[in-house]
Amino acid sequence: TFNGTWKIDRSDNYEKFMEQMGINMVKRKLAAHDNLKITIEQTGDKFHVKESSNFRTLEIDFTLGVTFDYSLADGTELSGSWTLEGDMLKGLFTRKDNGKQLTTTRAVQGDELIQSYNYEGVDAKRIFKRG
Ligand code: MYR
Repeated sequence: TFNGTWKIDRSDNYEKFMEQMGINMVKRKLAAHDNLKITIEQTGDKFHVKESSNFRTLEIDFTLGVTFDYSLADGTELSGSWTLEGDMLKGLFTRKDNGKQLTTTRAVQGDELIQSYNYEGVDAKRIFKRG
């Protein structure tokens, strides 16, 4: 189950990923230590996600398979949806500014939540622990 509060523990290649996303160096340095925390509440095919970081706090509601809008902390707007495949959440999002795709997954492995990201050939991971 995805339910619970997850605190960022470590990241893998996130700096390169952000660079590929076109985020400038100052923002990348800040984002590398964003203290991201997410709280996930799943009820059937509906999810309520609370996100908090050094940048902002926000709450997101989505339903599996239903397109919604989401803005990154730097203002980049995405539109897309999550689906569940087995025990893995798969997200397919499109940047509104350039039409390019960002894919992401979430999976619980042991006591960790692993979120992967891909944008234009660059992969990254962020790994969270229950907090
Ligand atoms: C959620 O389920 O938390 C809301 C929807 C998330 C959409 C995809 C998130 C991609 C975040 C990429 C971070 C990029 C920083 C350059």
